[in-house]
Amino acid sequence: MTRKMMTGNEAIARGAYEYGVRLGAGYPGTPSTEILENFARYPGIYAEWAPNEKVALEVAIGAAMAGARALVTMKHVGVNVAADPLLTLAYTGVNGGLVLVAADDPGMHSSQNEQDTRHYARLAKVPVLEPSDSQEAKDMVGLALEISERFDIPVILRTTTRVAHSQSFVQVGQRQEVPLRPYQKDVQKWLMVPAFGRLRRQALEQRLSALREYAESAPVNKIFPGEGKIGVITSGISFQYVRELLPGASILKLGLTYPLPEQLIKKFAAGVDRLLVVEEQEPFLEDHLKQWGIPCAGKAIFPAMGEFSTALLRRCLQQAGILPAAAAEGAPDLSDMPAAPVRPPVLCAGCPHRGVFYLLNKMKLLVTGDIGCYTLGGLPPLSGIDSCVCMGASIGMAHGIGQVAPELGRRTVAVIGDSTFMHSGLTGLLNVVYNRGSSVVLILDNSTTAMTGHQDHPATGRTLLGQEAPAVDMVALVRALGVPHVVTVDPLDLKAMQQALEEALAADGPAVIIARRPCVLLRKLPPNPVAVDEDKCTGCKTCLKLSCPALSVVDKKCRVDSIACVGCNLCVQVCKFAALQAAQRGETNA
Ligand SMILES: Cc1ncc(C[n+]2csc(CCOP(=O)(O)OP(=O)(O)O)c2C)c(N)n1
Repeated sequence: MTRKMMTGNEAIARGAYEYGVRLGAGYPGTPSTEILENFARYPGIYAEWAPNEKVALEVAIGAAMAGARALVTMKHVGVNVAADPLLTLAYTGVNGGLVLVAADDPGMHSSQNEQDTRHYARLAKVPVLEPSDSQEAKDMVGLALEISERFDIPVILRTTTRVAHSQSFVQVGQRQEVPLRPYQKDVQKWLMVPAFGRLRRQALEQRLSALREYAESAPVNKIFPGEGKIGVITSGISFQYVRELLPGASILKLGLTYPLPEQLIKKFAAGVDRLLVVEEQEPFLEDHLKQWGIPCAGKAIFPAMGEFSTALLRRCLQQAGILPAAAAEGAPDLSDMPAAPVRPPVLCAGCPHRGVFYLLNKMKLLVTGDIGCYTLGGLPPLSGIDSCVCMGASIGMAHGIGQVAPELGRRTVAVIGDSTFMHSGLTGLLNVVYNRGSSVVLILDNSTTAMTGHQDHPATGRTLLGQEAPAVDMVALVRALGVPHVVTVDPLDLKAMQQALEEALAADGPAVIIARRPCVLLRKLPPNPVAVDEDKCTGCKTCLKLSCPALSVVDKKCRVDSIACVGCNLCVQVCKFAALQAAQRGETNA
């Protein structure tokens, strides 16, 4: 055994490898993405990116049904997408163990909402484990697989951003080869028609009550005895903060947070004078305790939204009079530290799709957007997108607008990335065709899933394991869905782009424009900066409307940062005074 520093995500991948997982499937999403990327590097396993989380889970269910240990990874909002198979999987159960890693993002570092996956565990009636560091993250993969096989149920491993991305030491061991469990035809277990479903519904209650009993002595539900005055019930990363802030407290650290060990909790509560529940996000543990009539304080002291930290919890404990205000004296005074400069998120310099948002704004269109780098096109000064709800929503929303307000619909465009189109755009577009809508859909195809770090998808021509794959022909695919008007445009050509938009908006029936240019970060381009003719530059700042980080106006003259500029020439096209000149090295614009 050797010790290695690992992030929680690396440790989960290592755990999956060591505990004999044969198949890993997922869809990228922060903070879960690196789990599958790391798992894919191990020998003797199979890993894949699926087009969305529902498909990923379905693939893992197939593997588990065939008797293999399987892992499926996603971010919290991905659980919504996978919820449909998940809730029935709880009925069928598994054969080989199945672990669903759901990475929650308290504080929304890079997500469209906050969600506490423990509620899904309760809804689906499946167990949930919560690690508080990398070692636990690895160990809990093994435990989750064991529980899954022993109780015939999928297990959720819930991490949060802080656990997923921070590093701590992990004991690294060997891979255990776990033989396939034999598959036996059993339609009552696997064929969820109502008659069999009802039987499995009852079986699920029995499995849950066995799990409740197991929870009472589960090794991951641990008491750390203290002085007995203050008792804390906690889980996940909050455990680390509590240990640091309240060294004298008795702590019940819950690693298995659904189903909960009622007797253990009651016994622990009876042994302390004052009971606190410290949990990030929702009052999940607290609600259970209150339901059992156990007096405790949780969300009355600690917030139910945002991410916790030692500093935040210290303040809460001081305000509640649990820590003396003087405790702050021991902490370094950081009040005179300069604040980190505010850097609003922007599209990369040279992003070939930036000009599209400039145009959408200029043309005063209503733009339903989607999730990806291109969501940034909604921020000023581009201001080219009006909405963003969830992956795939842009197309359905544009259709809805068109159905109730046809005039507005004719000025509406749905914007979606290529990965998102594969994830859940296809069904939205099919719906437009089927229901005789006439929405205009603009697919910004940058040949990758850029926002989450350049993962492949069914249209990129490569798999997660680095093999070549058939790249879906997007034009043929869109035509096959029944869209009559399909054109492909180079988004760096603003005139052509504007013409394509006008034609699509004027067309009868649904129209799709595929704006195709690979992400600038996929090709290491030699810097090929635009030049400024200062005599012609009037300092009008029109070029700044592109929100390109390579451009600024200093002393009333445009300045181009020659390191950042890759010569996409969008600014050359918007300059009315011909003050910006494309550097003539053809390949950058090819
Ligand atoms: C259900 C769900 N799964 C995963 C994510 C994480 N995520 C945000 S954007 C995105 C895809 C972006 O790729 P693409 O549509 O190609 O746009 P790009 O970033 O390349 O512009 C993903 C996977 C999410 N927000 N929601």
